[in-house]
Amino acid sequence: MSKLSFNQGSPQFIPLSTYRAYPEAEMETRAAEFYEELARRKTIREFSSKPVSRKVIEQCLLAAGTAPSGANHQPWHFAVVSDKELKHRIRVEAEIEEREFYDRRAPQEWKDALAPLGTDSNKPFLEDAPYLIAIFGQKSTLMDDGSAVKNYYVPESVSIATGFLIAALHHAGLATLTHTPSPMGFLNELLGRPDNEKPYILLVVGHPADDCMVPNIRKKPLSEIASFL
Ligand code: IYR
Repeated sequence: MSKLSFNQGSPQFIPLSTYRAYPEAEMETRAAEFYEELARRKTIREFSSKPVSRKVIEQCLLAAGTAPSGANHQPWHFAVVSDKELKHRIRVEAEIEEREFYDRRAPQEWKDALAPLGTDSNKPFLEDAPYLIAIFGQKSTLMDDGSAVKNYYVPESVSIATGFLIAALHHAGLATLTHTPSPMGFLNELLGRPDNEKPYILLVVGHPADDCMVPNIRKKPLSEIASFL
């Protein structure tokens, strides 16, 4: 039996009461409208410092927390940073890694792949944006008695929750950047996260700068991303 309290509801099975069925035509409209909503999302790199209500962030984190996960262990932690000094320290550490990446570590092929995005080691958005959300995956869940319960499919679970979070923030009228300074071990130290947690993504969240520009890139058409067998 699971040691995790949230996995021991009683009774063990309850009727599915939250599912909604729609007539076929309505399903098609809903699917098309949801696609259009998500297709408007663009990753941005120029953020405004305009403040964002904490309530909105909290609600979007709740949406992320509804994601499916291995054995429902929910092996994620979202460290939400708005403190100016902490954002500054994150920028300093991230730029150290990024300079190493762009000036030394990155093979030419990787730099060529990034050229259309116009990225470099300068990361002002880490201080400009009102929120940074550091997303950690938990290899195990630490119990109050100090014991650890193993988690499963952690990268998959964290990635799904991150997708939900990005979609929720976009839906709420915010923009994001999925930033991955590598390695990001410095986040554990700066944000006081334990060793059983691994940072996956540093999500930059806020409003776009007034004159925000984005790369002119496209998504693949359906025929290139799917096959029907
Ligand atoms: N982490 C670096 C490099 C980078 C890598 C990929 I793959 C991207 O899609 C974008 C950037 C950076 O953040 O600049």
